[in-house]
Amino acid sequence: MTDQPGPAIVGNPIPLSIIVTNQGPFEATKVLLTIKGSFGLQTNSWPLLNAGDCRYLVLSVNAESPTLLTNSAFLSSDSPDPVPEDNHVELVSSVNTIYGTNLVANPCAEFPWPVARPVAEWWWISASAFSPIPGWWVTSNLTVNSYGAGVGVPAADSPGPPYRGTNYFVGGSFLSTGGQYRDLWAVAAAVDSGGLRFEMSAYLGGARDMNGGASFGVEFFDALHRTLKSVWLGPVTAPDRTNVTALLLRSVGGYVPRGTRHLQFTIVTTRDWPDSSFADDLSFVLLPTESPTLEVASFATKGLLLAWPTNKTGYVIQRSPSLLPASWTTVQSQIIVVGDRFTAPIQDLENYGFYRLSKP
Ligand SMILES: [Ca+2]
Repeated sequence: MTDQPGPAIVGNPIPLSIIVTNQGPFEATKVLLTIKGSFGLQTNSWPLLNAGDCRYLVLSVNAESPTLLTNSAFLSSDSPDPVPEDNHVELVSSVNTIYGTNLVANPCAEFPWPVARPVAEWWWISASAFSPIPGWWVTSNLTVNSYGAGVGVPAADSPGPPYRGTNYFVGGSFLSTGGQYRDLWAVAAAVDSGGLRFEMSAYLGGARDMNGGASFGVEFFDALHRTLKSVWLGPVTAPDRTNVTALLLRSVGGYVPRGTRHLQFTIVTTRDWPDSSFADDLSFVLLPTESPTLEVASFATKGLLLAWPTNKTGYVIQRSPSLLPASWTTVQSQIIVVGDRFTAPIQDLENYGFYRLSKP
């Protein structure tokens, strides 16, 4: 057994994937796997593993704060074992804060590991671990391939990510997809304050003059799984690439809609036979912003009602008649707390202008 920890995110199920392989030369009978740690005590047994057999096991745990999770896994068998040293492994996983962390699992297509796909004998929760691409639910043959694997695919020195690793995502069918969910309940208050930003980016591309295109998107869902917003990068077309086999950087940022509780990341590739489209180096990062978003509504017949969250204190309202050039002056207005909002009615509009919050 060996330890290959991946990133884990606060408030999201953390799968612990364990592959048990009998590396021979003998069959192993009455194999017992014991795991101690953050999962409590778990035992699993198999009556017989022939030489070369492997079994795959996934446990799932949740952590509500950044921490280190430690688990010890022990293997034993009734059969003689010429190499007993690899029958014990310490599994240490770092659970990261949700802010500033790339929330896309396996974002660079660098897994699966260089092992044969394990036999799924049984599982508990995280069936996605049996995806051909760890971390992703896939449809229609989305898979990974290596840079420089042949004609019609990116070479090691094709335009693309500066730190590209070995693999990229590639679709095997006319339309292939990969998806992931993330849970944002751990930061619901920050989401609902309206001040949570996101930055997302991806390298997307295709082959030669073929029109297959890859896209990377995020959907923001509320607690009832209703879509609040969708943001997509790509596709990068053949003219975008000047008919060169390449992956080009695309990026966008914005605000997380209030009420968001779940995210879904999606890769979509299309294939223009015989070549396909490619994606690599996907990123989605949440960033809390210091500055509140100023909300504007109409008030009375020709007034404005400005509002911002009450957890953002110490701001004054400023106004400028123009942005080019800007000339900000502080507006003297009554500020009233309504619910969880500071509100300021602006009734005496001399003329239209721009408003902002500023901290003196
Ligand atoms: Ca890669």
